[in-house]
Amino acid sequence: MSTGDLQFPAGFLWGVATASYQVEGAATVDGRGPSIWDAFCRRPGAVTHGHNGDVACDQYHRYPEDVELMRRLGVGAYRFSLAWPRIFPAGGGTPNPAGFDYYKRLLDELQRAGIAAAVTLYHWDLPLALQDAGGWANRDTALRFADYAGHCFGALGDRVDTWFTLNEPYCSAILGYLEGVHAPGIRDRAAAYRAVHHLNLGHGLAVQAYRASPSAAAATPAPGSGAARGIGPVLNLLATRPASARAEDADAADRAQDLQSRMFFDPIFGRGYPERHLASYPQAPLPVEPGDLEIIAAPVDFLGLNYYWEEAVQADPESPHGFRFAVQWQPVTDMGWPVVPGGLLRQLRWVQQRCGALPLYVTENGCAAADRLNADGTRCADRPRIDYLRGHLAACSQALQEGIPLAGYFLWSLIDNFEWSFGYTKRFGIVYCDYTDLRRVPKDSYYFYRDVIASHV
Ligand code: IFM
Repeated sequence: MSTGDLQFPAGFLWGVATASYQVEGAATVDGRGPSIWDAFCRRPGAVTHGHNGDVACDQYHRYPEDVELMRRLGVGAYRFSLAWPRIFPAGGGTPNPAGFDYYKRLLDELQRAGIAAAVTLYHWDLPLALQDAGGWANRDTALRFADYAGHCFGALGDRVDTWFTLNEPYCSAILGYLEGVHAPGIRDRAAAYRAVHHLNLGHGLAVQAYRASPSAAAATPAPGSGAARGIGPVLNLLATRPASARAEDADAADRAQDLQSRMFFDPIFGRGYPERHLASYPQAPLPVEPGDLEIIAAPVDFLGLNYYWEEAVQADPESPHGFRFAVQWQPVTDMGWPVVPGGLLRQLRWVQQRCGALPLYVTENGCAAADRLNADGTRCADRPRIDYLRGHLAACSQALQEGIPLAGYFLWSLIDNFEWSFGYTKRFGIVYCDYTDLRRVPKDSYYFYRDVIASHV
């Protein structure tokens, strides 16, 4: 398994990523309150096989084993998220000390292993009590989020250098409130667009709270980890390319990005909302109040990008939006997503053209595969994942050679976990999780990634 043609500079940050609801389990332990995903999983038909995150990988109790797996992997950082309902079981009020205690234990274990923490404040597990008051469609949730964030900076800021505000706010707003396939399972465009704006506002308010937080500013990066100090969002921009060289396809590929990319990227980077998109939906106005756009555009220290695939877009006057996604010939992952490593390079260029020297992280990249253990349960040969990773790491290497300020790469995911509406049926891990006994078995891709890291640190 040669890793020889990949070139990465010293100090490049290698990491793995997970999220609280997907790995922690311990859903009712130590005072954790219910989240919107606990409720959504119990809705008949919402999640494959009725799976839920009650146990997940039980990282809440097994974190020492997971940290040891990361130490042996050689990563410089672990990207994980805090469960808001562990810290504020009812969304606000007085923090639950046991919630912070868990994260302190995890952070201390990481520090002992020489692994920096890259902490996401919100990866979709909203306290259910806040949903009862309207969730992200209610402006108050943005204010609650900023309050929660401020408490996190205060309690954990001495142990955390790298903060991410929201993970993929597009999914929270559009999958959750427009398509109804994620919690809270609502199908209402007006509510979805209110959620878009309040998520953006929550991001900006959290950045402001971070700047006002002395303990966050005092954090000391783990020696040699390469982790940056600061705060930024994690976006899953829609990667598109024109399906042909025709000018109308180029225009379609650009317009296709309005909802998923520009409704988030543009306001965060001071460009306001995409008017041509909003003009198409007068029935779903954004509840922008005076001063909101300035808050949302509070300067960030870096941008996290989650990349999995790219769409080829064709102009189509017959479709309501004037475009459609073309059929692609590439092999697909177990999610049905086409494998297009070049799309990652194109996306990094797109972002650099707009953000200049702002440091970028690939905060998620990886693939689901129908992995199986061998007969004696000691090995998982996941060649397709190794091929996927090689291609995407080569795209990162190329981006660096072009001068794109890519500071790190977090592989999704450390371990197989709860894949939202697909439950446990999709495996993204480089470590196999046997859900019958929660045994961890490193897959071949784990050793591949270990060798990539070892040859570039
Ligand atoms: O598992 C998810 C993660 O929670 C957010 N980004 C995409 C991953 C794969 O679908």
